Amino acid sequence: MFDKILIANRGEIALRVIRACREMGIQSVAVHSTADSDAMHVRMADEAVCIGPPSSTDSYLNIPAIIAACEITGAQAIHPGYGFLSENAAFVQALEDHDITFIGPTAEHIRVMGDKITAKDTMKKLGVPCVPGSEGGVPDYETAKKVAEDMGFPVIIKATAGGGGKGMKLAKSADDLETAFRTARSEGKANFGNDEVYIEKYLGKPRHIEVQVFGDGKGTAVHLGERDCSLQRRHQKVFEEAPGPCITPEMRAAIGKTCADAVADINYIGAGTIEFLYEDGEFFFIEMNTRLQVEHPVTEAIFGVDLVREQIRVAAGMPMSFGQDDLTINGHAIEVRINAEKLPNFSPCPGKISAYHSPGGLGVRMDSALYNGYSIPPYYDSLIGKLIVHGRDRPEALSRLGRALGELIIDGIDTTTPLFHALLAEDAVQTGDYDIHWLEKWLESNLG
Ligand code: MV4
Repeated sequence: MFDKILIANRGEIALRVIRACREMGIQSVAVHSTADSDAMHVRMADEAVCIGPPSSTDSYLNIPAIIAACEITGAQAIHPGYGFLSENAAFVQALEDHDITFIGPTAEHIRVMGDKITAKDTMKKLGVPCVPGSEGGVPDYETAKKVAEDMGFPVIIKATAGGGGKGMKLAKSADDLETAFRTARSEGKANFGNDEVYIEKYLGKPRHIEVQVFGDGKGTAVHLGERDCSLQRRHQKVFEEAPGPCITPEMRAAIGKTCADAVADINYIGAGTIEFLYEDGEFFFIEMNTRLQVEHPVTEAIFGVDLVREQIRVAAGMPMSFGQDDLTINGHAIEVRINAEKLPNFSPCPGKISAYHSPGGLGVRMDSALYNGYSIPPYYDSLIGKLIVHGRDRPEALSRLGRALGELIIDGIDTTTPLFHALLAEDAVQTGDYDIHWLEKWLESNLG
């Protein structure tokens, strides 16, 4: 096992990893920008190294500075958290060259899944059900026209390097196709330096269901059920839950086995998420994320496992501490993302926290790097906390969420907390009857 791990991240996820390290008797090294000298992850880690100025490009994305921090402190491994360098194949390659262990998948797996066409092709060959669409990339408009007409409209054109909704264009009919095709291409080029695109049948009212998988890198893998993350705004998740309210145990076992077998087949190591659109009882693969996700705590809550501890174990060459038969679901968990944003426009709202009180009690987990008197810097993501509740069933988790939100105090800035009080009053949220468009429509008619 490692003696010392460097955490190449900040905020709540850096604390999450430091906590796992401490429980495992591993020393932790924080890295930080000059804007984060007073941040909680710097205080909580055993050691801290300043790696650059406020801009992420020069600090949390600064590969030479992070490798130097590893060498100076003698850290043997790096946990990347989510975002920043977590899905950067070149970073993983650079660590390999310096004999530093990356706590995550191989550079090759990151590369394969980072390119959506290659990812889909790989998953299809591994027996994972995919959205009907083009066979690989679509080189020109003529080909796009032929594929779309054979398949029938509406279709969606997606940039292979896309993500977060960028480089994705809907064509409702043949009239929209040329514009959609050319726009998706140029957005792919402009945002990711890659103009390759592919086409899929457009699904009108799906849910976003993602399956948590975990592999040991040696041909063994398990699944830890699914999360429903359909409540999103501008491709940002807002409210996530596990298990999915519309997924039966039989469906879970079937799609879970398909996913676990697929990642076992490619000797995948560590945590991964296989994303699906789910419509009319069918799963359609869209993407795979090769990192630990923001919403991993809902899975941890219902399975009673520590996913970060497992990531560290397998990265050190140890076996996973559970097999598929050890994994059973206990109750229901919900996470809401508390952002430093002002409603109704969700405009970023950094500033000084004049009072902070975190909720507690049975079934409540607050993952946050906030403290009383902390100043949220303006340079980074607006996520400042995740409130995770766990109950015996979904109604209990929902009422516990309302209770915990009532205890939460964050003064001095605006946060998204009032949104969750309002959402809890909605029938669709209470019954779990929503799709990926529900929240945007609700915001339009209630805050718009
Ligand atoms: C789709 C889709 C409908 N049909 N693909 C959005 C970002 C990217 N992860 C995939 N996305 C979508 N792909 C087909 N074939 C609708 C979306 C989509 C969406 C997906 C998940 C969660 C929220 C969403 C909001 C708008 C569109």
